[in-house]
Amino acid sequence: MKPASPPLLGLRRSAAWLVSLLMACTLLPATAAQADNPIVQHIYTADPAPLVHNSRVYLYTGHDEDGSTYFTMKEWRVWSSADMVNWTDHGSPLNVATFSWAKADAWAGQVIARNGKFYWYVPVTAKSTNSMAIGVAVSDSPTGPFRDAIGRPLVGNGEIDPTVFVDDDGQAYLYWGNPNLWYVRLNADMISYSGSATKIPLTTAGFGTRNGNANRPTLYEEGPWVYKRNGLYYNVFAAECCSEFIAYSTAPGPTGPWTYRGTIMPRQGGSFTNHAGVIDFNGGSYFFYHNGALPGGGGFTRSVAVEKFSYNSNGTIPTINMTSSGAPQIGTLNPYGRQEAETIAWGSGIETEPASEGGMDVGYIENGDYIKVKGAAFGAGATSFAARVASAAGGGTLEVRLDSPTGTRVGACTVPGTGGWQNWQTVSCPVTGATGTHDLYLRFTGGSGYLFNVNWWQFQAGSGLAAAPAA
Ligand code: FUB
Repeated sequence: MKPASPPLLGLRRSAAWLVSLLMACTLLPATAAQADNPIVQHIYTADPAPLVHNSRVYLYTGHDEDGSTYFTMKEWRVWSSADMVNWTDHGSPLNVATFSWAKADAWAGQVIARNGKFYWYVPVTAKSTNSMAIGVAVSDSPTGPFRDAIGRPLVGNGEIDPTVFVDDDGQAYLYWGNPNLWYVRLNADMISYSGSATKIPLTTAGFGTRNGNANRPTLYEEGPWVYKRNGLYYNVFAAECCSEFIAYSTAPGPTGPWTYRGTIMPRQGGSFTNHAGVIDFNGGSYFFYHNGALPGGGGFTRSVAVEKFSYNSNGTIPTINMTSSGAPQIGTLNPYGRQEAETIAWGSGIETEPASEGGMDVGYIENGDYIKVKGAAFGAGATSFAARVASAAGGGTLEVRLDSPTGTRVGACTVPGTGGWQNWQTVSCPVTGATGTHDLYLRFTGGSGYLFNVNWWQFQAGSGLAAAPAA
């Protein structure tokens, strides 16, 4: 969050709506961030959309610009994890400019895998109408790059927040809307549809009762997330702006009739919006949401977080509260495999950027910054540590510590100047005392200004200081 960007101007929602949400925002102070929630600390993220693919969770988010005073969002971001605590930053493979017909507002979307491809449905403001439309991007990889699949809006009626669900019979449905709730049947190609958009009846039986707003009698506000589990169809949505809480309805079929089932996540967390994504992964159930919990966080500077939960035996969803601890780690992380520096449980002071060698690197490192990697299983013990580093300055020291940023120092690699921030060189240093499973802290020290960048790291076991791994 070091480089600050000026906010975009332009209000898409009513002034009354904004006044009420800003008042709500001031009533919900941001809490100090601790532990491992929110998931990402180096940028503000919003509108989580998780996807399980090949034993990893891919998490698609929006990006709230630093210092934003509106939903100033220019790009979407991708993260992934195999253990729900260490998340790899895959950068931004999709932004507003990907859609030549769009002008602004990279708001809440969702990615679905089908036909060996990944389809990303997003709302953006269209140039021609100056109102919201739903675009669809496609990629061969869950991390992109994504391209505009059709070169025009898929649907466009001024409403937002697409969610896509593919039923067991292969029929896909696109749902979206604020203030209404719409669906359309997608064709198998996932980039066209049959029939016309249908309005889902927003009845109080289906979506709860909102008091004091004759124009919006139900709790449904925005952000639908539709899925099926054990034969029951769920619609999890943001309710009753502002502030929003997360509620849900269920139905016996993909088009209803919906029955309101109550609150999942109460109003919490210092953001007047909330936005949910729900998955089952590795035998557990996970609820993603956003809040304003990071320093500087709030209604326009949000952060995505996650909680693990269990469905009740009748399929209902329990109340889920925001925590600063988040989901427990699944298994451990292997420090003897090459790990990307941008795989992080908690980062302090660092930024990420595209690396010339591919993927991302950790950069803008200053004295005292650190990265926490949770639950590294060292086993009988590591003997050396190697890291891929670059520095256009004088470099510094990469300290290897256990259990806290000031915990036992088990190694320290000297990082030299390499003649450029993307001139990569592998450094290594001996390690003693790293046995068993620990949270690993890579702490960066040196003089003033930016010190060096890190692309990846890897421990080695065995006698003596092993040769640095090949680049
Ligand atoms: O992030 C912009 C908008 O805020 C989303 O589209 C809504 O769901 C709300 O989270």
